[in-house]
Amino acid sequence: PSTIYLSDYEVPAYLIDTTDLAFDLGEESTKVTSQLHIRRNPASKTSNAPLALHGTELDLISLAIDGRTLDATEWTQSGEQLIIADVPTEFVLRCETLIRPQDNTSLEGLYKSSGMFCTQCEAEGFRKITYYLDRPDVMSVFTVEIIADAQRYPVLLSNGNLSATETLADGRHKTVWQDPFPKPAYLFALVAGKLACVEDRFTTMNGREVALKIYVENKDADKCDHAMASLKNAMRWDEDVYGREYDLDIFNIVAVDDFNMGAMENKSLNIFNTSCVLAKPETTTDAGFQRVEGVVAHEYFHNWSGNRVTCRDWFQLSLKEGFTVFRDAEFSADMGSPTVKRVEDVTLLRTAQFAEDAGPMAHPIRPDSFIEISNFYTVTVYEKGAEVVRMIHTLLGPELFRKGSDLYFDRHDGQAVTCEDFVLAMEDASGVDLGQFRHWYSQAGTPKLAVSAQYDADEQHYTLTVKQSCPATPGQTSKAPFHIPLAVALLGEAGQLALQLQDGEPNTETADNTEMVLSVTEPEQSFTFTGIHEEPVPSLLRGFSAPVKLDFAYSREQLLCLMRSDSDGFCRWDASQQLGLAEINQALADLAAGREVAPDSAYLDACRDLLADETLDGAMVAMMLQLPSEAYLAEIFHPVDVIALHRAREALRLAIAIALQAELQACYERCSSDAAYAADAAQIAQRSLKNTALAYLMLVDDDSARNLAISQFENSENMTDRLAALNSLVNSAAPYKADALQRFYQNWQHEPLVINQWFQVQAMCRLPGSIDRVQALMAHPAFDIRNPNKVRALIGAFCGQNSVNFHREDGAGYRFLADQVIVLNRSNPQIASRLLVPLTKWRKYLPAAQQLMCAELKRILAQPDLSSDVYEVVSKSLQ
Ligand code: B3K
Ligand code: ZN
Repeated sequence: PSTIYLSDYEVPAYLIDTTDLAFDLGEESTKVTSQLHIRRNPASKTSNAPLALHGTELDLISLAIDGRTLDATEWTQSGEQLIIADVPTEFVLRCETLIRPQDNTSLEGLYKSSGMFCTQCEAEGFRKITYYLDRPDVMSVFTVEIIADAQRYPVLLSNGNLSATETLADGRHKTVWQDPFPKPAYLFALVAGKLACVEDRFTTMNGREVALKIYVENKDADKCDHAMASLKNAMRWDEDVYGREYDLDIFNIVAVDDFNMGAMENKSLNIFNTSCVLAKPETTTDAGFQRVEGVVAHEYFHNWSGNRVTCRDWFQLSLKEGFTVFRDAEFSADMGSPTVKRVEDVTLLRTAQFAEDAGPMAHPIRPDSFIEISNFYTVTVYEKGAEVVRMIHTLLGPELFRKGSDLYFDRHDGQAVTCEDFVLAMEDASGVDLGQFRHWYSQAGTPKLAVSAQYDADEQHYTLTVKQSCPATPGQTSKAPFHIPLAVALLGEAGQLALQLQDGEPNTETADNTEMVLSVTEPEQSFTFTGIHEEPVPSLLRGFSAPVKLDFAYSREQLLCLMRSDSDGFCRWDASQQLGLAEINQALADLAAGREVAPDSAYLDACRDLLADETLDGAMVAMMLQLPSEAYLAEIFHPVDVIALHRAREALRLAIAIALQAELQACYERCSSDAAYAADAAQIAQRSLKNTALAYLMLVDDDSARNLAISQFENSENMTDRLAALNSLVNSAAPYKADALQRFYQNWQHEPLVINQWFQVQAMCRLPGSIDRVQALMAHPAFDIRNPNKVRALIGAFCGQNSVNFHREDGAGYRFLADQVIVLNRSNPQIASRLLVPLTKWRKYLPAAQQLMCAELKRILAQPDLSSDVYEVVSKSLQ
């Protein structure tokens, strides 16, 4: 496999103005006929370039130029390319190919899922359908004719507007779709199947009537209300916040069972993993409801940030993904609890993304090179990319940011552009210099901010000294300093202090002048605040204003103060996490010395107060009561002793549960309610606090706790509570757990998404022996290794979220993962390479674990026929 470099980018030698496709969908094979109106690209420097089309795994039947069939001497095939040396400057190419969607297990290109035909073309799947210029800067107007059996496939869909339908002989029928907006091939979609349709309407800000349709299997038609409501909210929000209106008369969503990721933003025909569309209280958890809302909005927002303005090349992926994730995060914050959403996003960033940035696959949000682009749909490109857009928003402020996005959309509508074009539009519209800020696009690694403070009581000065550094990452040994927005406030006895920087402009950032965004640009820099009458507690990186690791030597008292009274929700929560970390360190020392684990009394008091305070947001309390996750600890400790950390954390959790048992019980009762289920912020908060209390109580594992869990399991009518109860039972010694698992399966075996949760609960069980259970479940009739959701629920959850069992000292977990990767490498390379990630982090762990993990990576690398996906990840992680 070869490496592709951003620096080698060249404009396409040919353009395709129109693309006419005809699909004849059959059970044995599918015939694809294309007619492409091609012309030389006037902007291309290379004259007389041959026409080189992409295509893989295609059976070529015929090729014709302007009606003349080519003979086999007129074209050659090399790798993924079909080369026609001699073509006119403008012509129509007609091409017939045969493909076999029913055998396509990679779920890329045209494939079958539960009897229906569907497509996934991003990034480079269209070349599995027909020969084409499969690159995002080739944009074309598509007309698509679909012919299929009318009984088996009554619904035939593609992008744009339906322009004709026809009943044909032999029980077949035909539809024709026309999409007026030029688009790259990656946004093409086709669906054919027997599907129910749930319909609604939306009137846009300019009075355009849009038909909204969600297509699902018949049995799922009762699970579409939440997705539909989310879609309408997203459409309105994009009008209100970004001034962006929908641009066609129809918007379709189709749900499919077998899908490599969450969903896909194909123009007017979004295709979704069922897990990101279907929701109802009996089958779906609160987290599931929120995911549906977020993903529906995300794909809808792509209509502007991705489709109307798309990427020039795949190195620019974060142009559409980072921006769209930022947009969907702001939307979800507006629909629910902003602080909770922020803490959830920061948690993902600080675990998965920081780990990626510190590992062998580290890359900037705009990578310089790749072997397989599918490997770069990463938390870095998506989530760190969104943080970079958020920092621009912070530096410009909401009004100038909106001016920038308006300019970006107006300037580049209908174009395929770069991250640089986005930054330039932001700069041009705002007048803010983002010169140094651009390093965020080109440099990988998580910057570290070491902050220290000095209070001068005589001068009434308070000085923050900030040092920034960034560790080396593969291919980047030294880094230029970043432009980092550092949001700060200073907490005094009676509240936040007014901020005035020495030699600075008067602070006008907040109405009461008590919060400020410092622009950190130097390797070392000091900021002196004047008129500070008391030594304050600094509240730093408020709202997590930059994706950095911040280090400040807080005392326990200062952290307790921040945890109790900071007005910034993120900082309050983060203080609780830093205190929790100190407790874990103490517990490690206690266990190592053979002492009993005893949490600090001030920490326990703070937790007790949290539990008793009914004025606080329950979801925040729940998050603050949770100790830093094992995934987060793995980012803090070097090396990571998984088992020691797990034991210390569990012992501490048990000690907390024992100390606070009465308060936890009271909190549990207070949060129990018989109100009808709603997926709103208030109820979600209440359930999350209640179930956090239950999880703690179940650590004590006495009869009273068991009875609570059993009764919650048996009596709750929503999946959030039922699953939380099941989860705490499965992790306890309660004899009832076998019954509970069996009953859960009996009741829900007809609901694949619920059975995925059942697999996941067992895969994540912390108790010894989980690996045997997981292996046994692989043979369960409900498990199917071809279905990515099942693979993620069982194998992915075990290897990625059950550290103590995955890192078993005999290496059985590593061996198991490698075995699965080797199998999946053949059927579905994208899923194989995703699954592999936990092994790539081998350098973090103790020497014995390192050796075992490395041996498994080498075993994978030695396999014949490694996909480019798996090859890239394995070879880079062994370098
Ligand atoms: N754009 C798609 C991701 C496609 C991934 C292809 N391997 C979903 C999204 O980000 O909206
Ligand atoms: Zn996206």
